[in-house]
Amino acid sequence: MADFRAMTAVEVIEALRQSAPTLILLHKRPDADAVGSALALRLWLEAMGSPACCICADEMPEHLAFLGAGLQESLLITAVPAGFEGARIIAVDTASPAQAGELVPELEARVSLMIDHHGTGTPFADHYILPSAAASGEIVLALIRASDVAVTPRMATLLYAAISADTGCFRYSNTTTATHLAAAFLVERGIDTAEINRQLYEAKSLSLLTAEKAGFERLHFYESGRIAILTFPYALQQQLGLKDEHLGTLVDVARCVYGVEIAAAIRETATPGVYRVSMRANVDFDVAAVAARFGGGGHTRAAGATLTADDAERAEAMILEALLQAER
Ligand SMILES: [Mn+2]
Repeated sequence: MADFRAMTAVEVIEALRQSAPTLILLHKRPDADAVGSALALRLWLEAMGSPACCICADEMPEHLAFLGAGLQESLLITAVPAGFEGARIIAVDTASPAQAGELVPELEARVSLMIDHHGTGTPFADHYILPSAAASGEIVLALIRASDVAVTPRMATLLYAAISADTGCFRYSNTTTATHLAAAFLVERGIDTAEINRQLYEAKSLSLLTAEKAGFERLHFYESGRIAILTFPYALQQQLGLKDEHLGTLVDVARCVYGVEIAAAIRETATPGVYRVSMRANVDFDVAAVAARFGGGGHTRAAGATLTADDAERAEAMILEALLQAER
């Protein structure tokens, strides 16, 4: 494996001050932290004289369209954008090449810098990774503040959304004093936090509610209700006309029930027999370690992996067994 270097904040800022066309890569199935951090990074680079464009293997999810409005409506890349042929590439919030997904192949190997807060990935470029940060947005904000570029209200909106999303609106255990101080700084930039949080947490499409209802009906409880798991077959997703982005909150359906300590949502992908699992812990339990057994990763209390199983029942049994083994 190539040797990649941990960079300091000063080195990252120095490198990004060198103006050059820049592609900012965010992980597939982008969340608000990825989108907010990447778009804020784009605005910062542009302020320092570099043309920049955010790219992703998936399109902007509809519930995050408000973040890109008037700035960059589309993230999906199918070809190298004009003017960015020899661009440097920075990955944000992306812990592994697998998370980058199916991009234009020649781009994947050309990432020269990773900015991330996932502690469990394998660095695939020189990197600036702070696992203590609640969100990549927290890291991008600190970098901008350490440069001589002012944080505009637009940047502040993007970064607040990023941090709010990855902390579940400042509720999860990854929320630190530094997180609140970062948020306070952003609020001082004059942003509409009520509207940002309404967009992130209250506004739900009918498709999302349909997915949650179907997920609820498939919820199974184990160990006297301490473990909740649901599986979502691809055939059901197709029957209900749901996109992948509508299934992103399924794990919360399992996690929110009284008494549940560990929750998992398993959904079959378009490839038959390949399942994507999201796990959450409401107690001190390392779901990232369980995800790692299936080649995945994440954080102690929020992690994901991909597994292969004959059917949905078998996939659920595999996850339950792995969780029970890890508890022993
Ligand atoms: Mn993140």
